[in-house]
Amino acid sequence: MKRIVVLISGSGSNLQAIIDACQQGRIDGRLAAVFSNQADAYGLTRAREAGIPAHALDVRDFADREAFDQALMAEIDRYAPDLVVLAGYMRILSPAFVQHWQGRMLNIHPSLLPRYPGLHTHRRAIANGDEQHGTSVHFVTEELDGGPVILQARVPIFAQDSEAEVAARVQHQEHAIYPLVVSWFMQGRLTLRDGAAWLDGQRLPPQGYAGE
Ligand code: NHR
Ligand code: GAR
Repeated sequence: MKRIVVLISGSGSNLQAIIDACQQGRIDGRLAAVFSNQADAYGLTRAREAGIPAHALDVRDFADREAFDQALMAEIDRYAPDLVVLAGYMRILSPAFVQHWQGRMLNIHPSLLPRYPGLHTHRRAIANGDEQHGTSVHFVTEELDGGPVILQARVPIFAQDSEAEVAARVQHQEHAIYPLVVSWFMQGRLTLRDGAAWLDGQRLPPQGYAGE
């Protein structure tokens, strides 16, 4: 069975969705390990409760970003994963790390990319008066949140919405689409080639925001 390693920084609700999908046979693969850059991330508890090895690396133990990423890369390599999944991982990854896993690393980003790369996406979408928002699963490349998009889910933003309400609506969609995309990868249906994402041998078109 193919192996998956998940990187988290926080609650790990997307990790939980992937754990559930593996247990229910919706993903043909096995979670080999979970890593966090935060020792108190609740996602580590979720992993341990599911019997998955769970590790935290503390950035303060390393001289710089490169040293941290080198150590993380070596730890992950011990599990020889077929796929690395970023699920709310909040640290930018150095070029060497990204190159090592190019074509074998996915991220879920809480916006309709290419809108709102980076942080505080819900707040920015509300502040701009957007009526549509959402989430994107993409291959990770060196360009932050700039790798080819595989699948997006759209949600409305209503007039009186708080940031928390929008975040909850987006996360509900994330828990549906992230396990689905991971299952495609496990089935060998999804590849990164010529700077694009391909599904079943077809190049996926660029996706994005569909206006107000
Ligand atoms: N690394 C690369 N090279 N490329 C991507 O596309 C990446 C990545 C690392 C993480 C997730 C991303 C997101 O979905 C991700 C994509 C963290 C930051 C950030 O600014 C930005 C984007 C993402 C994750 N992090 C700060 C940093 O200095 C720290 C912020 C904090 O700790 O709160 O690393 O949004
Ligand atoms: C998710 O909504 C994910 O899209 C976002 O953080 C949340 C993590 O939730 N990711 C980023 O903002 C990456 N910078 P979770 O820990 O409950 O899965």
